[in-house]
Amino acid sequence: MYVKDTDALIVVDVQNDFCPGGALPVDMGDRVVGAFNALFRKFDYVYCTRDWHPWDHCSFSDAPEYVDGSWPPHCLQDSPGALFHGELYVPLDAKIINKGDDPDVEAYSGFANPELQASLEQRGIERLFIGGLATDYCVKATVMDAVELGYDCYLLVDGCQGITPETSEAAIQEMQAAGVKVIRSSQIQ
Ligand code: VGL
Ligand code: ZN
Repeated sequence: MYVKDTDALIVVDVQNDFCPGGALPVDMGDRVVGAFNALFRKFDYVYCTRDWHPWDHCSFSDAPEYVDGSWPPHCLQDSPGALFHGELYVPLDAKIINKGDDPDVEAYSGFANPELQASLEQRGIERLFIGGLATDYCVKATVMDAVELGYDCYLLVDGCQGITPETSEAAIQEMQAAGVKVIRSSQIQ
């Protein structure tokens, strides 16, 4: 399929802390980097979200249980762990969307930051191609919000990785049931 000028690429949280060696690593999280690097030049509009937590964020725990939404401290604002993966060639004109910066509010979805929707509207974007980390949390939350807002959504399967295989598979099914089309990045020209 061909990219149109009413399409946007949304890269969710491809940050060091979600990659191998990071504070909250997603198994093979860095695998998505190549898919995005190949896609960037095809899109006029690119958004990169980043988890951007203060040190006292409400999701942080010394004894994180993961499944209940408690996590080890991760993606601290301005820390190396919050940087985009070093090999992700973020376009200079990509819009960076921070989220999770309120200490009292968890924010998995990129739409938690109203700047994302405002910019998509201003540009007249209709279709969204979404991937990133993690499939079962922030990617899913972003995709579900996008569907709710009426965007035509495409999940890039080879452009996302999840925290567990079971929850990732369930997340993909949930997204598909909501009307999301699942595609591979190689289908995009
Ligand atoms: C995420 C857990 C905590 C994500 C962010 O990006 O999927 N997961 N914070
Ligand atoms: Zn987080």
